[in-house]
Amino acid sequence: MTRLLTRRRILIGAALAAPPVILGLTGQLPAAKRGVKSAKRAFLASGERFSNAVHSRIGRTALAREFAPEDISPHFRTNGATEANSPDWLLARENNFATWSLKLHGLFNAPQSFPLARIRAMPARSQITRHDCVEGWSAIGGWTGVPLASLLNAAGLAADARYIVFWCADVFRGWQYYESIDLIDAFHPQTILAYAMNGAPLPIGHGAPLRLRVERQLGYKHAKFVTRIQAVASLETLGQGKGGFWEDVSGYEWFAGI
Ligand SMILES: Nc1nc2c(c(=O)[nH]1)N[C@H]1C(S)=C(S)[C@@H](COP(=O)(O)O)O[C@H]1N2
Ligand SMILES: [Mo]
Repeated sequence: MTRLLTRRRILIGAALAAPPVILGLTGQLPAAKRGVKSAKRAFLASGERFSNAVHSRIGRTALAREFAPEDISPHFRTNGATEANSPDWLLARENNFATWSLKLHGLFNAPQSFPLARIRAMPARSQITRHDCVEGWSAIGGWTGVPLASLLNAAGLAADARYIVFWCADVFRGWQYYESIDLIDAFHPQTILAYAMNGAPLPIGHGAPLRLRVERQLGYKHAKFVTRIQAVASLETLGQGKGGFWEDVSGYEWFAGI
């Protein structure tokens, strides 16, 4: 194993040191380089295979495990804020969120608001997944919602956007709840804004009318009561600068990958 790792380290070092023009995102050698000796070509190819292997080891894009309907927990507890308290949210709740809309702002080419009805009419994804809270409990639930990628694409994410921030309608323990993720999680196929849980409209306690499901991350990243989504280049100027409520208040890790 040590030998293998060492060889891999050497390869990764060589791959990182190679000029980007050779490694190119498409894996295509530029015309001027096509004449390189076959040995060099073989070396580059092995580097590419290796870097793919690294990616699948890191596995950021791999799917979280999905479960069968019979696995759904009979009781999925609520945690943190079990209702929101912003004036807009309180008002919208009175008419069952019929007037609710989700605002996309910040680094988008076409910032816009998405009425809930429009979100519900977009192609949906359903998934049965396990939620893991750092406080030491887990539960399996079924979620239906719009892939976050669909919303980001509809509003045209600007080239300099690096993080997606979710602003929530609850002030919890005196602080505005918010969370943020990077673009790998944002475009992950299981990252959805859910409006239904276990086949019924999303209950208030679980974040109605819209909550994030970001299945490769721990529970606190799954922002409930999402009211606006901001695309940013940096997290430093938001909240206390750590990218999320628990990160700011309790020093939780910003990257809570599972
Ligand atoms: N807006 C908001 N989102 C939140 C929280 C919160 O307090 N407010 N708590 C987080 C935590 S710690 C967990 S474990 C999950 C709980 O989701 P649930 O209430 O659906 O179980 O929501 C997360 N998202
Ligand atoms: Mo949690």
